[in-house]
Amino acid sequence: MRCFLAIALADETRAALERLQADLPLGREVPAENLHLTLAFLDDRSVAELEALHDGLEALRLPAPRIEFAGLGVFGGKRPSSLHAAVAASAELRALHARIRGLAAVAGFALPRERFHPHVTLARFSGGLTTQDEMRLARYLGRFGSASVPGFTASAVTLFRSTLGRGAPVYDPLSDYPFGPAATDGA
Ligand code: 2AM
Repeated sequence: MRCFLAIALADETRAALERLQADLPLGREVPAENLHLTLAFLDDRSVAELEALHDGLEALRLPAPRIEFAGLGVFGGKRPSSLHAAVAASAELRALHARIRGLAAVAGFALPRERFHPHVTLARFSGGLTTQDEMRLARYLGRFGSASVPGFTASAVTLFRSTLGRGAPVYDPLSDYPFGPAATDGA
């Protein structure tokens, strides 16, 4: 099955991101219930592979990371393909990402090497943007690009199944892997 590991958002965070989506004058919004912070896209995996990964994730118990936001951004360079809320790539989050990659390798599937840019995708721009859309996007970013979004302390890593269909994908949480207590400041 097609799946990914992510951090579910706090309600207050989701509400703030929904407000930012409501002001966006272009693109295809990600439905509010689908907003999440991806840690690793696992692609199509067999039940045996997911069970092997499950064992590693159950033992994880890393300190709960703080999720802090760092403004809005666009992927795709000159051909913008999506708008996202950037998440600060803290040492804790990077360590978590690296640990998950390691667990996947132990479970028998190496994840592709790619830079980790933690983010929450807010909208997609399939089919490219017209010049007018580009101007709308620039105006939107000028106005909201530095908007503050409330951070939160993550409680768990969640394994989601992603089912593709005609509309937005359907994401079903399959299991939660709770973090341990949050790291104390200065620790
Ligand atoms: P995105 O939001 O930046 O597109 C489920 O599709 C999640 O996995 C999404 O958050 C998506 O990130 C992420 N993802 C990463 N690589 C992907 C890929 N090759 N195909 C689909 N989703 C991917």
